[in-house]
Amino acid sequence: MIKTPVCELFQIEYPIFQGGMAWVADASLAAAVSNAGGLGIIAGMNSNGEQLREEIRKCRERTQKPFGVNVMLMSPFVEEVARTVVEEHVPVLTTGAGNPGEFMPAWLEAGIKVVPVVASVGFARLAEKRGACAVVAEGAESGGHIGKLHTMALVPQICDAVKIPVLAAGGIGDGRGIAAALMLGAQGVQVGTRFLVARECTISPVYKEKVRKAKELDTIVTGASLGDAVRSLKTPFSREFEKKERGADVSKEELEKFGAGALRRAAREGDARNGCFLAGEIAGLVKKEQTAKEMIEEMFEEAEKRLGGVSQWVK
Ligand code: TUI
Repeated sequence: MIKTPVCELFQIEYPIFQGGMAWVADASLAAAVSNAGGLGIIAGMNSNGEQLREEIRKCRERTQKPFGVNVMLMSPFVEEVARTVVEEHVPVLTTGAGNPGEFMPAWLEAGIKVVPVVASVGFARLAEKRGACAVVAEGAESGGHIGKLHTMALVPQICDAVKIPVLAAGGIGDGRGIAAALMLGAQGVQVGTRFLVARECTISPVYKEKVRKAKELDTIVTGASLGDAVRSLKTPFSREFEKKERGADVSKEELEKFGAGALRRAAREGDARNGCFLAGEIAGLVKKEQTAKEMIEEMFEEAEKRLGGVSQWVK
């Protein structure tokens, strides 16, 4: 059994968070992960306050276990989302793509456990100072909005810089990844891409098939020139975005207009032509649809075996 202080902190059986993936992480997936003993997380990115309230209530109908909400700080609805999570007594929040500083006092006052997702040492330190109870150190192998450092270099540096527990994210999709994260000093992991193909994940079958068929070189990073690097699967949309981005005469506004709605088109409509299918580099390893419970049990069983196995090489 793999138990770390993170299990007690968040009242979970396995030290694993499910990434709060925009347009993907709804009540169905979050409840399934929480029921399986991890921490399921509802994406706050694609909802206004009332839509999120409905999703939180749906999740509560499906699980008695703790779950979280991800507050995407670039969301146009961030203010109302930040209020709704307090009104609905959500036990855990993760934040992404920015600095949650202005919201921290109200969340902490409400007794919410806040876990910022960070991509640098400086930001991890700041999060700890502002009252975060843990951080997710997210390397650039991840899908979606990414920072510059990769998991192998980022996680140990953040572990050295803060006293609060660190969960590693980015490039983790099986037991080997979990074992490696623990060796880097993390007390848990956050997994996104593998849960895209969970049976309880409600995204379009087109998206699931694209992930299952992806090979190791099938992701691409676009948007870096806008200061907003995003990793997704190579598709006609992402290649066109890349081409436009390279062109000197394209404005930031034009590119933003081109990208608007693409996440929804991928996840909800399965629009293979105009959708943006976010996925991490580990997609090449994700081959089978399973329930969230099967995934979690398989990953931790494998991590345990790996951790036991390497000790035979230590003399
Ligand atoms: O947030 C994510 N991943 C995401 S959000 C998203 S939705 C979206 N993304 C881009 C365009 C349109 C919609 C898809 N994927 N991950 C967490 C994360 N946060 N990764 C990196 C960061 C981060 C980056 C900079 C956190 C803080 C930060 O700087 C804070 C500051 O202000 O210094």
